[in-house]
Amino acid sequence: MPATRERLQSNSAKPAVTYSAPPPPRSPRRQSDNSGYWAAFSLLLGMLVVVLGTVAIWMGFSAHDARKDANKAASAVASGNSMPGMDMSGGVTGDLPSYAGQAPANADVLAKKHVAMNAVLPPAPAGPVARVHLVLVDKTLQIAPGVKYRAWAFSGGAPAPFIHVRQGQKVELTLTNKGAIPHSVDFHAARIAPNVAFKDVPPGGSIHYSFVAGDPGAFMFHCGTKPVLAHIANGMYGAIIVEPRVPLPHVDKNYVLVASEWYLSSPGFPQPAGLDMAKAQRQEPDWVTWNGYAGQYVAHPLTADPGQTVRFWVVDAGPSFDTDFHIVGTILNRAWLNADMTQFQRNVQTALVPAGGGGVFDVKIDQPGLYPIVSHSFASVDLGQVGLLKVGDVKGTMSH
Ligand SMILES: [Cu+2]
Repeated sequence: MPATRERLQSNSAKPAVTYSAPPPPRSPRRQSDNSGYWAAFSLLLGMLVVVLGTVAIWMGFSAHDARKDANKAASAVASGNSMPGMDMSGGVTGDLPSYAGQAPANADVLAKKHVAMNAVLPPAPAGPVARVHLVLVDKTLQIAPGVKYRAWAFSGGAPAPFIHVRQGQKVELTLTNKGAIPHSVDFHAARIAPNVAFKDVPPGGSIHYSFVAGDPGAFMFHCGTKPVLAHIANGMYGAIIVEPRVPLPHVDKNYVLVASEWYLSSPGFPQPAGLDMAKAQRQEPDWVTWNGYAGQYVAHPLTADPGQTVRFWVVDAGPSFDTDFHIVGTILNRAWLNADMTQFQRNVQTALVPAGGGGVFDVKIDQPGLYPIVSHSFASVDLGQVGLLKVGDVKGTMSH
């Protein structure tokens, strides 16, 4: 520092400036020997360029390796399994074609004509036993206005018709496979050895197992046959609602919403689309839906009267996206996060429902209006995961 001090002292003509705004600590050498400073600076700059260059090259190779790994996995899936009706186009590099938002010219008319899936929670059976018979089929579904998809689904569609049981009931489950390849069913509400209960059922075969629905909540069930990504993406999922033994606070309406994504091998019109496995692996869906059909509750809103409390039982079937559950224009009065029915949070703006998980949400809306039900991860809204709760006798519609 002696050189600096000397300089400051010698610069006595402007002491006020010198002392009122002291410079940051500097090396004496910088002050006394500018050429040395520039040499050091140049050296450092040179080193930085070399380091950044190395990192850039390494990142390039890493990205390349990651792509190669993903493509290898896709190829392995494609070669190891026979998947009728699927585009198992693993190994595709570069951009994959997106059919997001593509629909026939008369999509608005078709959206109005579509019969929306009834989102009302069905009653639970009485007595100690709930008998459930699930049938698996290959069938073509509508997943957006005019957009057809060759699904593997539980009979009744994707999602499967909602199952509602009471905590403590014994679920006697029979699964019949009428599809072309092996399938199975994995109940998240069950505590059971999966290697026994969730095993593959060959075409034409059946399996029976039972479990006590001991844990209340909103649970997913799905086909668990490998590759599970393909079986869920193709439509093999549903929701089972297990009502708590201790009654929940009274509500006026109960709705069930299942979130899922669709990955299309073609636009889906005029010919139905199949699964694009590479898009599923990259999580690049063409459509994201509530109860299997894009925007169906925009054209056909769910309803409530002003002042009523509405309960949403929400399950996210994925296969890969989470849902950030949010109702525009209001706040969730009660939120049983992760469908942990032992406790709820109050006054939550947005609640996470993870892929493969559930949540239960109560909302009381006093003011008449149209309240969009969305995943606040808004890319999903753009792809169709939006519906409306129509409170009161309100005209018109809105998209959000
Ligand atoms: Cu399956």
